Amino acid sequence: MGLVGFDIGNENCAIAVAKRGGIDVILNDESKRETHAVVSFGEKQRFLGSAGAAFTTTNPKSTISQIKRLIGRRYEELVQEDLRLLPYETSEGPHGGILIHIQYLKKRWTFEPMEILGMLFAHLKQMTEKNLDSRVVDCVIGIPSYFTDLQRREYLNAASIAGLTPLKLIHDGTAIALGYGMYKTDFSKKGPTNVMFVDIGHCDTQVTVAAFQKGRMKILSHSFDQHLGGRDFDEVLFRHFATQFENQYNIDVYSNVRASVKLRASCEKLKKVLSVNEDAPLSIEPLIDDKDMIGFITREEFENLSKELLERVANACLNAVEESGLSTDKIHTIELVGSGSRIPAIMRNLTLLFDKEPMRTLNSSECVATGCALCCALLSPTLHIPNYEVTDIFPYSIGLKFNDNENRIHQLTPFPKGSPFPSNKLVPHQGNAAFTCEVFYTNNMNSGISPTVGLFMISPYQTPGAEIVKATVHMQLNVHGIVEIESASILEVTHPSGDNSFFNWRGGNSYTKNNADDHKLAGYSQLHAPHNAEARGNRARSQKLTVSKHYDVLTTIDVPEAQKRALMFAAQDIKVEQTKEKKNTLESFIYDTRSKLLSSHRSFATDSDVEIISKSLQETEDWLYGEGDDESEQVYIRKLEDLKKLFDPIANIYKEENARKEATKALQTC
Ligand code: ATP
Ligand code: K
Ligand code: MG
Repeated sequence: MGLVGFDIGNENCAIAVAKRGGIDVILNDESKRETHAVVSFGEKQRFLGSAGAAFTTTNPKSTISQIKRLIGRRYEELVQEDLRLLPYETSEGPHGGILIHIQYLKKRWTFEPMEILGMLFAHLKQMTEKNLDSRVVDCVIGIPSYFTDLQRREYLNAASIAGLTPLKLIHDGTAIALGYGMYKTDFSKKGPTNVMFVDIGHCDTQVTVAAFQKGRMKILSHSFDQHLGGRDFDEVLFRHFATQFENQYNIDVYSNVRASVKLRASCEKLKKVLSVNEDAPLSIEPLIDDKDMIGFITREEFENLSKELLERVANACLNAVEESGLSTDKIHTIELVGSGSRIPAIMRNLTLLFDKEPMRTLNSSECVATGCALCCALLSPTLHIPNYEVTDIFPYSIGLKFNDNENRIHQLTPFPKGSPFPSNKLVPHQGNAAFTCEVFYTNNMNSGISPTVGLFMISPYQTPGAEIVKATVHMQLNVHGIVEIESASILEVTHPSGDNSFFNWRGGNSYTKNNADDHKLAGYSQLHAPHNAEARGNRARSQKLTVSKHYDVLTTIDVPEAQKRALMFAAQDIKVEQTKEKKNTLESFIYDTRSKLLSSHRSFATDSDVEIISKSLQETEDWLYGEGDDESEQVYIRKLEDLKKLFDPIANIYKEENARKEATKALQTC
């Protein structure tokens, strides 16, 4: 059974599998270790992964890339920065989410990012299952540490559209660190070894500082720049050449989708060339109409244009060190990963800044997937591997607000920034009426991302005589980094006399109404019945309160509906593939038969046979390239049968004759 780790990138996806002997990376249909994160919609079918990437420039408006970027994001937040860079059409959904409009099956369709991510997941899952020849049951999926509750929930939904139930969503940086720590055995015995991992991808930069000791690791900080990745360096080149083109021809490249896509793709290639060469030419003939784009740039010029971006890489690293609580000299090693970090200036700048050269001991494009697979192996009982202790932390501060009985607002921070998770908190509440817990991030969220996590309505209080009772809210930051309030309870006391009333807490956790900060938060282990005299002789049992959840939801499609659609789309793809196969079979039969009639089978056919069959072959071939180009599977099957009927008698005589010859030969040799 496969224990699988998925790294879904904005550009590239990698899949790793933990096995008894170690970790394998799954190869895609093109025998590549990375698969493009693309879903392309065609006239008759979808093209997923690397097959889809082939349509980036020829069908840009219905070829979806960078889908991870759009998950759980508001249209409003992204319209300025991201959506305008994408060639496909988007608009605002009824709940403020993003709608993607494409052309598919000769119709206009609207999808939400979650559903498209689901298609990508399904493709990766299918690829893995084909490779392993078994079903994917357990998996772990990497996510950016900056993902909000909403983004994490949408990720899980997308996975479940594809039939995946991840054991965990793990922060990319934690997965990388896990892979590093589990394979390295020579950590110093004197104290922890502190490593900074810098992952520069296509759309973002994530920096993680981790402390390693034998058999365990602890994350000290996660820092990030959500708007700094390889594509921003492409954009620098894009703007440079677009301006040059405009000066030359007075034509705006930005307003031409196809030209923009072409130039962007060429700039990405150019950037990669500049990682190895001191200068590079650009040539797109033509870019628009008959106008060519011919250019040239040196690495130095490129670095000058990218100054601000390079500074931001440095800032993200400095930030991570600061938040780790370590001084720079306590960072023993810097590891660079993510393909976006291949720009030489990044390595050079970090060397200057930290006075040590970053290492590249990890596999840049596979380490997230590998770490995810290892995490999966640690979590799943099906494979026995040495235990390894991982402590991850949450990069945002999570606050809680609720009203008490007198409508006073209490605000506290059950999970301050940097809290280890998964973890549980018990929050005391005092009252006698239903109340609402509002959960939110207290940080200044980046770029207008909503700080809301969710609302949890707690009800009902059935206290006789509207007695004030103490309740406990069970709050959890779960294994995925998602906030859950699964339950709340009050203590019910059964008096020996049979007079049932609710127990009124006196001892235990003190609760000062006037000062929210005095609320005591306790771990589950500290939960115990109050040691109150009145309680003696009474049987106390906890009464559950109902929790109803109201999350911020941006999507309109629900998982079962998306699953149903996914089956339909997959069936359509299969149908098209089968039709293509039948068409190919018919085509090969024509060529094959024609050649047989001229050679091996010629002596078994009369001249008139040859004439009749050749005519039919020609007619079918003409039809195939004409009106029969786009027919149903059945039609191709029938055409093949018709031709076979004509040719079979000759093929049979040939076969019999051959068998006779073989038999004679066999007799002669014995
Ligand atoms: P993200 O982590 O943002 O979700 P991702 O994981 O798909 O994205 P990677 O595959 O790590 O991203 O990196 C892709 C980026 O690396 C692209 O912008 C690509 O142009 C860039 N890149 C790849 N090779 C090179 C190179 N040789 N020099 C410079 N940049 C490169
Ligand atoms: K990747
Ligand atoms: Mg990545």
